[in-house]
Amino acid sequence: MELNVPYDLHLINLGKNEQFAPEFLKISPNNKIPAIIDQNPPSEFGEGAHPIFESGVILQYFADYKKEVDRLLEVMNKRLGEYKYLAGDNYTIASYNWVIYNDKVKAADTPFPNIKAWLERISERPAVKKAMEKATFPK
Ligand SMILES: N[C@@H](CCC(=O)N[C@@H](CS)C(=O)NCC(=O)O)C(=O)O
Repeated sequence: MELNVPYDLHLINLGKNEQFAPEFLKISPNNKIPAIIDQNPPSEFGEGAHPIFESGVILQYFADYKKEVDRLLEVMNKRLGEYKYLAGDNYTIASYNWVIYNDKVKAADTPFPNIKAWLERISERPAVKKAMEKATFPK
């Protein structure tokens, strides 16, 4: 998907009336496709997975998601223009779990130069280099 979020695809065979299956009706009570389940929704939707049906609503949900991601990236980019790493000039766990995104973000034509420079800074660290040489990642 263009938003680069992971997803599983489940086909609903209308010819076999799978849209009326009780399990599917829990997701789409109107017995129509498309429908989605956000496994990790924003906290305003409460705990656990969040099902959404109606194509217009699904599209708006994704648009809101993209707006929020862009806003957060703006915040990160500004911060990383002021400091070398997320939590300041020292490398801390705040920056650790971004390592896995390095290649994707570096390869992308990101409009956030400070984020790109920060990821490059992280991947040049000897311990990160060593770990990345050993690692294999799913494509
Ligand atoms: N208003 C719905 C319409 C969706 C719709 O009509 N889906 C059809 C397939 S294109 C469907 O699931 N039909 C099954 C049924 O009505 O039993 C939307 O925009 O999501």
